[in-house]
Amino acid sequence: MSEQTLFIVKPDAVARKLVGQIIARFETKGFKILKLKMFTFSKTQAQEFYAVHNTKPFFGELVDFITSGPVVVAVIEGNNAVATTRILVGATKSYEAAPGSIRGDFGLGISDNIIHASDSKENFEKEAKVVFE
Ligand code: 3AN
Repeated sequence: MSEQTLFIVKPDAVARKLVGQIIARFETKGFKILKLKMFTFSKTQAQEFYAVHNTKPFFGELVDFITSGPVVVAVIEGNNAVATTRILVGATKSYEAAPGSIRGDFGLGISDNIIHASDSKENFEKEAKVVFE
């Protein structure tokens, strides 16, 4: 079933010049890139983007990190996009993520965990509104 999802190359990965390698993973897998842009989150935009986490103890850290530098956001399309992208991305804690996954291959952090990907169709739609509208 073809569907769409969104991923964000986070400020740590942009600073480390990993943008091309990360986008290549999705193209090689077979996804089509529908939208792509580089921008820097404002605090307000970040708080809205991460609203589902606003009661978590790490919310402040999350907002500070995602606003700390430019990010690259992509909307992609392909078979089973939401779930398959989560598999490509790997576990939240990069230091536990499986080798072969993006977090497993490129990082060691938690806040600075290289990439964000929508975890459901509903969240994809909400997140796309925050970053593209
Ligand atoms: P994922 O990005 O794998 O869906 P979530 O939704 O559990 O992970 O968490 C959202 C973001 O919050 C993560 N990408 C990560 O940057 C950050 N995060 C999650 N857990 C922690 C934590 N214990 N300490 C700091 N940041 C965290």
